[in-house]
Amino acid sequence: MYERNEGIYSGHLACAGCGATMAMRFALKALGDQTILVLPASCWSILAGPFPYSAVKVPLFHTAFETGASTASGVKAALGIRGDTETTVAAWVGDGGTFDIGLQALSGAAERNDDITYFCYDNEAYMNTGIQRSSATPWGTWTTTTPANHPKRQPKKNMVEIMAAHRIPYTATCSVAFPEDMMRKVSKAKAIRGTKFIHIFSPCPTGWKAPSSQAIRIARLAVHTKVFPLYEIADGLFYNINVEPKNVPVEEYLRLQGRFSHLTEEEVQAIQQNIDREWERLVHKALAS
Ligand SMILES: Cc1ncc(C[n+]2csc(CCOP(=O)(O)OP(=O)(O)O)c2C)c(N)n1
Ligand code: SF4
Ligand SMILES: [Mg+2]
Repeated sequence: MYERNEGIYSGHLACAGCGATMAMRFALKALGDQTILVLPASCWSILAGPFPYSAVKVPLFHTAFETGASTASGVKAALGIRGDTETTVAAWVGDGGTFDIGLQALSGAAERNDDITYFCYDNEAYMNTGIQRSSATPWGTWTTTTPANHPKRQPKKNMVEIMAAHRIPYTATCSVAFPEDMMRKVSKAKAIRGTKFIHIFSPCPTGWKAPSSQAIRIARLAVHTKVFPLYEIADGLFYNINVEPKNVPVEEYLRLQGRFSHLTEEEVQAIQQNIDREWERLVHKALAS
């Protein structure tokens, strides 16, 4: 059903193997042409191309870093004044723009339950400005601001739980390694009124010090190691796990990426224990739903 619907052209400016470009392709296949995208500062501000060129078929609204959600709310309201209640307004924001600097705007839109679809493509750092750590960067990771002799010592913020706590109608995690699952979730979000939050695992070969050819393998392993489980939450309360992980040891995921190459065996074990604990908590919520 999605095969023929392409919303992104060849000739974009991303690095080879960039997950953020694949994520956009899958999202636009499901959203269709009657969509307006709001892009705050991020890699996507660049890789869409300079005006008057665009790698994307639908209209783009470039906006300030912290204003992804509030700009999307404004565009939706303006369309409503013109009598257009059907166009999908989607904020397309990085993890820095979501977990950190745009969190207040996002929380405001979610609390009002504004009718927007908010995508966070998560590459786990501020990539566009040179791989600085964000609150989406996992514990133990190398970035340029958390060097190998002083890696990140805080855990990744649980953004999905923060959004679920707003009791918005739909929250989901997606991965570029599972396109059918992703497009089904985006189609579902499109049909729901109110605030929808889609969290996309988006490999960045450049910032993760990994070969471009391994991007999808890494994303698949993130799901099968339970680093990034695929699940959805209705009304902030009802959890549904969509892909059963194959219980691959996290070490297999970590060793493909130079950003983790400094980790000791004990640190890898600590990461494994944390993943197992978080997975138990998720399963518990899904069983209780
Ligand atoms: C208020 C403000 N602070 C800082 C910047 C510089 N800046 C532009 S893009 C960016 C990184 C964005 O990171 P993220 O949201 O994770 O997207 P990514 O680049 O990883 O795709 C930063 C820090 C800015 N444009 N505006
Ligand atoms: S730095 Fe990373 S997220 Fe940015 S365009 Fe390159 S691969 Fe994509
Ligand atoms: Mg980022």
